[in-house]
Amino acid sequence: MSYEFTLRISQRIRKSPFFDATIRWGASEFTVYNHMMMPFCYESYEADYWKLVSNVTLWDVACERQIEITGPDALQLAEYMTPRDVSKCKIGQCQYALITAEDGGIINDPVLLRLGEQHFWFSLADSDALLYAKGIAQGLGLDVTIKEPDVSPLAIQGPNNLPLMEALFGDWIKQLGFFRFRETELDGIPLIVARSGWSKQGGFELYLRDGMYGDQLWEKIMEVGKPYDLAPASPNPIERIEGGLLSYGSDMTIENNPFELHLSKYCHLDKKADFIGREALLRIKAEGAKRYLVGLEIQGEEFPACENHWPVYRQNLPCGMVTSAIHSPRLKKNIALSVLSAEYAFLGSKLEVDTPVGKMNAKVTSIPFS
Ligand code: THG
Repeated sequence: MSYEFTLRISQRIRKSPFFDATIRWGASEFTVYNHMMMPFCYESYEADYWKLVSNVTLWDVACERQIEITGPDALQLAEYMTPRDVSKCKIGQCQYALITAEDGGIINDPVLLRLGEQHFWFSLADSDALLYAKGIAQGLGLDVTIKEPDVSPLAIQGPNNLPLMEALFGDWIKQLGFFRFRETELDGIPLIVARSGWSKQGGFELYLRDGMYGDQLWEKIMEVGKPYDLAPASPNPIERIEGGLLSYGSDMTIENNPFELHLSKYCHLDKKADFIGREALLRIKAEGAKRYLVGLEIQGEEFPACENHWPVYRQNLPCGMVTSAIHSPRLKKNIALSVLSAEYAFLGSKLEVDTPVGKMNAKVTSIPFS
């Protein structure tokens, strides 16, 4: 749907340090994420998609806000917040580290960066996990400092990311492994560069460490990117649904546990350190999840992007919901992510989906979509 209205920006809905640049470069649609504006479209979802999957794109993802934890008990707190084994995370390494509640529900699904023995950033998805971290630290009486640093990530994503990254940073960039990072600078602008990003196309994230340089950094990258046809874009709903990347708030909420979403490979329930949710997760593992995330192919005409969860039926009996859906121009079909009762969450399972353009037949397929 498209509407005509004004969204009033204030201190509560924060602009990113790249905001002016993204407007100059044609951002046409924004979403609100972590109480910040995030560009979500430039030309169209489809045009932006082709730029991302066929070349290389620059994204303002400053709304991936950081929680910085430092102090003698920083490791203990990081461990306590996630079932991921943080003791295995080396300095200069990232981990996809779910934050779980006492009942196993997912509070956030951040990327964790280890900057020092007792120095961590949780690079957040869309929920107020800084408050949660502060509450835990107070409750346990931990000796830590928890704050939001002046850090704003950009992402460079797309199959042709490397030549551009080499032009920006030099030869060493090729050696940087997946989910590894390095502290560096560009024209004196302080950065952390990580090989990571919210697409399956490959690429890097540049964490700007001083918001003053937002405009200068964006323009520098676009200028160096000119010969490589670098295009401004954003996290793309078509690409990420095709690839099965889950979006917190849509496909994943505090109501979901990691087993339902096939994320248990990121949970080390037998890790040494204490963490919130261990007992619940062990119980869910033993009992099996009651529902599972699946991919759906939905027959029929192209439908509008999914704004709300759509009910799913099996022979008129409710059995789950579509959490994200979109038309894939590459696969030429409607694809969706859906959470279904375990008994119907098998490959080939036939269902009906209540979409805004009517009831449509669907069947369960594997993720990533192909
Ligand atoms: N980058 C940064 N912060 C973020 C995101 C990001 N915060 C919010 C959101 N994205 C967190 N969600 C994810 C989900 C998946 C991945 C990264 C962030 C991801 N997963 C790898 C994959 O699916 O191939 C595997 C990760 C692993 O092996 O540990 O990259 O994008 N800064």
